[in-house]
Amino acid sequence: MLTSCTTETRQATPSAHDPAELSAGLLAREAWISPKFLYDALGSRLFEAICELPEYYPTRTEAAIFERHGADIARAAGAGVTLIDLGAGNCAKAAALFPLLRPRQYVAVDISTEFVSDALERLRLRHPGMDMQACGLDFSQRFDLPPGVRDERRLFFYPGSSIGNFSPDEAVAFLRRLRGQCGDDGGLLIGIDLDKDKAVLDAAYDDELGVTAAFNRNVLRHANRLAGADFDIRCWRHHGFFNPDEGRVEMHLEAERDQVVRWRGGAREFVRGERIHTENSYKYRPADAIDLLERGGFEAARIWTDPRRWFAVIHAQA
Ligand code: AVJ
Repeated sequence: MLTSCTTETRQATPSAHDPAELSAGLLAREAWISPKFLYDALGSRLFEAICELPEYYPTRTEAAIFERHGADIARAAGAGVTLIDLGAGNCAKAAALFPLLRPRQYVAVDISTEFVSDALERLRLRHPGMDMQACGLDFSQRFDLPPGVRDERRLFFYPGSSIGNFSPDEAVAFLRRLRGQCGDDGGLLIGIDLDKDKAVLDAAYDDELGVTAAFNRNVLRHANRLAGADFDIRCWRHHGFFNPDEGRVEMHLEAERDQVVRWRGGAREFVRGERIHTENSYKYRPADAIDLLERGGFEAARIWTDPRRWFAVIHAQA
């Protein structure tokens, strides 16, 4: 596994993405690309743009919950923790909690190594005294935190409902790995998107402006660069919709004509209308979210939500 951390002495590697995994998905009978490949440097920026869209409610709704209940949440989570931010991206969500949580140490983990390292460098300027480090790794796999990460009172911070990218069973396995890394004095502060009206979800994942479409199609640019593929991006169409039977939003890319795509490690024919599955985003009912955390080995202590009950922030103890 690729692990790289920004310290004074060690340089970050450009990416924690594995081209072999990309290749395997493209060769599967029903082609898929893991959503982690959405986050190259441009993809991370496009995701930031998604968060600004009127249709994309999760970021705003979660921020409003932290805004309204921040003091309460910080009291539950405790001050002086080792704050480990999973999928830190631009680090903005964690930084907003610094005044309340006053972490002893901040560790920003993201698969998009370059993006998170740049974000952390900027954050250092604003908090010169704080112990921080960036870490480029794929935490969806088994992972080891670098030796510099304190092991007392670890608080994993996993906002934005990224847990929705895992199937419920994968989510439980992932949570158990976190539980194993946080000791008995640790915890988890997590954002989970809740089940809601299909029309709201459809709009959130297929916005009017086409930013989500660009975000999804950008995965092919990333594949072209990472695996030397020759996807013609113009002939792939975005789909993003809620699948109520599966309780999840799905993103796909649909071939608009027959074509052969080649890359290092393989080639494949796609017929017109054939799709590549690029993301699932599971939505939970509050009770099921708590159940998930408990199956993952945590004790779900408290849940905060917004007046429309669209999103939940949960603090769980080890
Ligand atoms: C970052 C995984 C939480 O599922 O809502 C946004 C990614 N995909 N629009 C989500 C995403 C399409 C996002 N997560």
